Amino acid sequence: MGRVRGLRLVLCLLLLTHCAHQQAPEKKKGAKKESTNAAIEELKKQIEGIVFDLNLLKEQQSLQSMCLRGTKVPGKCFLAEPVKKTFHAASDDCVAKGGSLGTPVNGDENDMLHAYVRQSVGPDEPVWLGVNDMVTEGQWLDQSGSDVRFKNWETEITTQPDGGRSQNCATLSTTANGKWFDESCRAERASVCEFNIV
Ligand SMILES: [Ca+2]
Repeated sequence: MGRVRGLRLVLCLLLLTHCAHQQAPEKKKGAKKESTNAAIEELKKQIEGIVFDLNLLKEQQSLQSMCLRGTKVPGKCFLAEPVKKTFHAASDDCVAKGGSLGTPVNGDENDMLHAYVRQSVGPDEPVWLGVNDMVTEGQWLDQSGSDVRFKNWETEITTQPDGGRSQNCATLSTTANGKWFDESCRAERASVCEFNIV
């Protein structure tokens, strides 16, 4: 009996040491796994950073190509879209390109836009402006919903805007020297997108 007990004890001890030996490499493995995970996380972060920078560069590059294809004025670039579309379609397309419908904010910009449209779209093609009075008749807003401070309505020959509730979108006329006319937003016109640059 005594021998059997002794043997059992030895067996138990052997088992224990065996288990202890087994656990040691497990722990090491665990530590190794943790450091590998940390390295992977670090790499993931770095890749995310690189992707972010890459997208930023792509945006800058596409902005630059818009500016190269179009024309630069202080603070923004204009890029003409000669394909005629409704106001909403033209506006959506500008937004999809990262810009908005061209909206001159002073006489100089209006002159530059006028000259650019004549040369890139044609000498007698009107273009949509990012200006409308859809919400409240007579209250002309830009694409960000702010009141338009600079306006350039044609008032010498006609009395623009004269379309009332049936004409809620503004165009810049190339034949009338860059003066503005209100038109039905459903009319199809060429357009110009503008992109802000720093
Ligand atoms: Ca109107």
